Amino acid sequence: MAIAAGKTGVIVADVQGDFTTWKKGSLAVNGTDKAFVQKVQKATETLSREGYPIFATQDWHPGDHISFYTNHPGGKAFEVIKIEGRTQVLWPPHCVQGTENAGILVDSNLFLAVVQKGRDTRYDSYSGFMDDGGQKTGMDQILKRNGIQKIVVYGIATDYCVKATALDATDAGYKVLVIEGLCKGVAPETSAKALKEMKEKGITILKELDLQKIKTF
Ligand code: VGL
Ligand code: ZN
Repeated sequence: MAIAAGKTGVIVADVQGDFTTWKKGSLAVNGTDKAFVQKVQKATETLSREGYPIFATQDWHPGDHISFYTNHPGGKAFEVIKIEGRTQVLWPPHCVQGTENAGILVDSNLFLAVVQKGRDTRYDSYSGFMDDGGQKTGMDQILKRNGIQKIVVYGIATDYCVKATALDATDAGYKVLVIEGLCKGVAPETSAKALKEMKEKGITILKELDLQKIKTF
C-alpha cells in the first residue's frame, strides 16, 4: 500500500442503474453510457489497488418517497416546489428499494461500506452525510472509524449527490477532492454552478484521475 494513502478515502456517489442511460434508468443523466460507467469502474479499481479505502453511496427510496412527482397530485417531473420551506425537485420515481435499477453498477467487492440514503419517506437526501431533515447517515462515523481525513468524491450527479456530499464533507472537516471527469450532471448550468460552488468552498477539482495529485492534495 502506498505510504501516503492511509488517510484518504474515496466515495463513489450513486452510480446506480436508474441514473444511467446505459441501463435506461428512470432518471438517466446525460453521458452515463456504458463507457462512462466502465471508466468509473476502472478508476475505482485503480484507487483500490493503490490502497485507498472505497466507500459508496446508494440512493435508496421507499415507493412513497416525497421526491417522486407521482406522490404529489398534479405534480410534474422536474417541477420545483416548496415543502415546509425547503426546495424540493419532483423527480421521476427512481432507486426504489429492492428494484434492479437501484443496484450499484460498480463492483461491490471494491467497497468497504455502502451508505444508503433517502430511506425516510419524508425527506430527500442528496448528501451521503445527512438528509434534508438533518438526520445523519452513518457516513461520518464510518469514515472516522477508518481514520479518514481526506476524501475523493465522484459519481452521479455532479449537481446533486456529488455536490451535496462534497460540501457536507467539507463542513464536517474533511479535505475534499472531486474528479470532474468521473462525474455527470443532470443539467449543464447547475453542474457548472456546482463546480464553482465547490471550488469556492476550497474543494480541489481534478479534470481526470491523477494519482500523484491525489497523493498530495
Ligand atoms: C440524486 C436526484 C434524485 C442524487 C438523488 O443523488 O444525485 N439526484 N435523487
Ligand atoms: Zn433520489
